[in-house]
This record gives sequence, C-alpha cells and structure tokens, in this order.
Amino acid sequence: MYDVFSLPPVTFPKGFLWGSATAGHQIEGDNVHSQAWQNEQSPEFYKDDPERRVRAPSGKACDHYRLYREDVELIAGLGHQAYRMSIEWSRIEPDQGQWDHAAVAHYVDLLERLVARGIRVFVTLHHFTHPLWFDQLGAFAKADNRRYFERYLTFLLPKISSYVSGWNVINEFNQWGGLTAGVSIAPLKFNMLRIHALGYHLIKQYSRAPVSSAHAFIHWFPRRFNDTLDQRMTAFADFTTNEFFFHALRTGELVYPNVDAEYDPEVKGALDFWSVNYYTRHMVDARLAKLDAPRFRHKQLRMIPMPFYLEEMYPEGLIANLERLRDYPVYITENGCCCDDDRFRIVYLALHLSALHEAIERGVEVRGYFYWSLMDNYEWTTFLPRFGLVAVDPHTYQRTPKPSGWLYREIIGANGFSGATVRRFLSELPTLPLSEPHGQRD
Ligand code: IFM
Repeated sequence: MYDVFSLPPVTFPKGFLWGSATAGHQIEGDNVHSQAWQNEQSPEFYKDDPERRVRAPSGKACDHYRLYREDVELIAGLGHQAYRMSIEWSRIEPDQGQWDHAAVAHYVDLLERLVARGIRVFVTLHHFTHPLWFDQLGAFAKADNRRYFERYLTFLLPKISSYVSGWNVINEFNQWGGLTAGVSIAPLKFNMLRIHALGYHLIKQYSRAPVSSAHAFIHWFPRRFNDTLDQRMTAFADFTTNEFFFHALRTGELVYPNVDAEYDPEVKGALDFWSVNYYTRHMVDARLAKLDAPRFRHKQLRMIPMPFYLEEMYPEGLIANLERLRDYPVYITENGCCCDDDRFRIVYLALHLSALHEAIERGVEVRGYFYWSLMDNYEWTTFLPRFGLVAVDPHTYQRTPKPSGWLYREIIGANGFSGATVRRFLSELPTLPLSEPHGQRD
C-alpha cells in the first residue's frame, strides 16, 4: 500500500539537476517534411480507428514552433533548471542535401534563450522522426544510410554545440524494431548501436558535454511468477532490450541470441552517462507470440479514455533497474504519468522521486531528473494521453500549469520533499469515477 502523505523527507544531492523533457514532433506542430507527418496523413494510419476517436494527426501539436519564446519563459517560471528537447532533422534538411538556414536560426534562437534564462539544455538529435526522404531510402534499417545522419550532424553540431549541456544521439535506441520482436531484428539493433557510436564520436569533436542515447528501460516481469517458461522469456526480453545494449556499450561485444557475435571498438565505452527513460513494468507471458501479457487486475486503472500501458505505477522498478547501472553517472531523461486527473500525476511523481532517492542512497550516481513531459502533447498517434505538468488548450494553445507543475516547482526549489509537501498540493488520494471501465485492458 502506498501512502504518499507519510513519505519520509528526502533531500537530493547538492547540484542535482531538475528539469522536464519534450520532443520536437510532439510539440512543435506542422512538422511537414517528416516521415511521421506523412504517415499521419495516410488512410492506413486510421484503418483501426476509422472514426478517429483516438487517432489524430499531429497538426499544430502545441504550436510550440511559433510559441517557443513564451515556452522558454514558462520553463523558467516553473523553476526548471534543465530542459531536454529534440531538434527536427526534417526541418533542417527537408530535401536531401538542402539546408534550411531559417530552421537552424530558429533552433539557435531557442537554445540561446534557454541558456540566457540559466537553463541547462540537453539535446536529442533523433527522437523517432526524420526527413521523409531519409525514410524512403530505408532509414536506419540500411547500414549504409548512416552516412546521411553523419552529414547532417557534421552540418548541425558546430552551430549548436556551445549551447548544449548534455546530448542524446538517439531517443530510445533500444526499442527500434519493437521490444519483443525476437531475433529477426538483430541487424537493426546492431545498426542502432553503431549509429549511436557514430554520433557519440562526432559530438566529441565539437563538444565537451556528456553524451549518451536514451534507453527505454522496461522492467520486465513474469506473468506467472513461478512459471519457468515465463521466467525464461522475461530474461530473454530483458536481455534483448536491456542487457544487449549495456553489454555492448561496456565491452564493444554485440552479443545477441542466435546471431554470431561481433566486436566493434567504436561501440566500446561510447557513453558518458546512462540516459534512462523509465515508466513502468511490462508483464511477460511465454505463451503469447508477442509475449505481452495483460497487467495484474488491481493495476488496471483507466486514467485516460483509451487503453494505454504507460498508466501503471511501479516505482520499485526504478530502484531495481538503476542498481544495474553503477559504472557511469545516470540521468533520468524521461519519467512521467499520463492521466486526466492530475492527482494521479502527483502520486506518481512523489513515489518515483522517493524511489529515485532510494537508488541514490544505495550508491547509484544519479545526477538529474527530467519529467516527461513539460506540457500535454502529441503522443505519436493520439492526443489522449496527457503527460504534462502544464495543460495546453487544444484550440487556443494557452498553457496552464497544473497542481503537479507547482508541486514540482516546489520540489526543485527545496531540492527535495516530504509527504507533508505532497499534502499541500493534494487534499485527498485520487480515485476514478465508478462508471469508468476498470476491466480488461492492454
Ligand atoms: O512520448 C513518449 C516519448 O516520445 C518517448 N518516451 C515515451 C513517451 C511516453 O510514451
């Protein structure tokens, strides 16, 4: 049982960095040269949801490309010390080899303003989206296509490096090709590591800021705790999505089931910190082709009006997973909760920050935390999951901080919190209306 009002006081290490995260396509709007934009226009995208109850195109998203000056003030006003954002390759190079200098100037102005407000900026160079032309060439699935990414980075890096305090080459590079797709995606996994390594070494030529790629750190859990097959497939999922990457970055050995191992000296040690995106645990059922099991019944809250696996709270997973990453400093580059009732976000935040503090007490060198997300935004196929500390009006784009946003500001100011802090922002624990379906889902 969790009682967030009785959480003991915690103080984070001196210099701990507090911030929030976003990604270009999810907030900017009109990202028309990207493959994602193109997909959103096609009828295929809506085939399972012809009435478009859930699915929607990104459209203007949060209109951040226009409102970025105000958003810098919003970030500063909420007390954030750091901000993780991504730069849209498809804006900088909308056509192959054609550079859009106005787009570069836009990002430089955004970075300059953030730095001028004392905000440390972490930049993600590839957050799921890229130019349509690159996609049509086969994107990262073709090893040879790395040269296009290299040319882009060589153009961009000297223009922005002086503003950047931390780098992610690729967002969630470990989940490309799916999380449980088995051995067929080994070549893509190898490629992703090599693209990461390429970015790592290139950045080193221009910047002294630490570099990593964000890792979607799933806490895998067997559906039937004592079932040998569920246990083994849980270990398999963990190996192919987590340990494969950790081992490769530590040793240069790319060891994947049913594939001849390779050694790549460029991959070995190609990181300065572990960049962890942590949300929840996933249940593994060895008897299902995709391994994906429904969660425990008591975890089946419907906090948004659609089935969505990221609603579960499993803060303990943060401790268990971070304990595996003791050899480099850690930044939590994403962690957050999607819910319509902001009170769930407050509970989520309090529990995960408590768990994070416990990981630090256990000796993990966690240097910072970026809440996902600064504002409600486009969740890749839909606007329904609301992750924001700040609400965004879908018509006027007006930003309104939520109670969780004010609580987070207070936590940042105090570099810690206690159950008593939480109580000032939450009069009672949240509950869902009885009419909501609590039944079977994801
Ligand atoms: O919105 C995404 C983000 O783009 C990558 N990490 C998970 C988030 C929530 O689903």
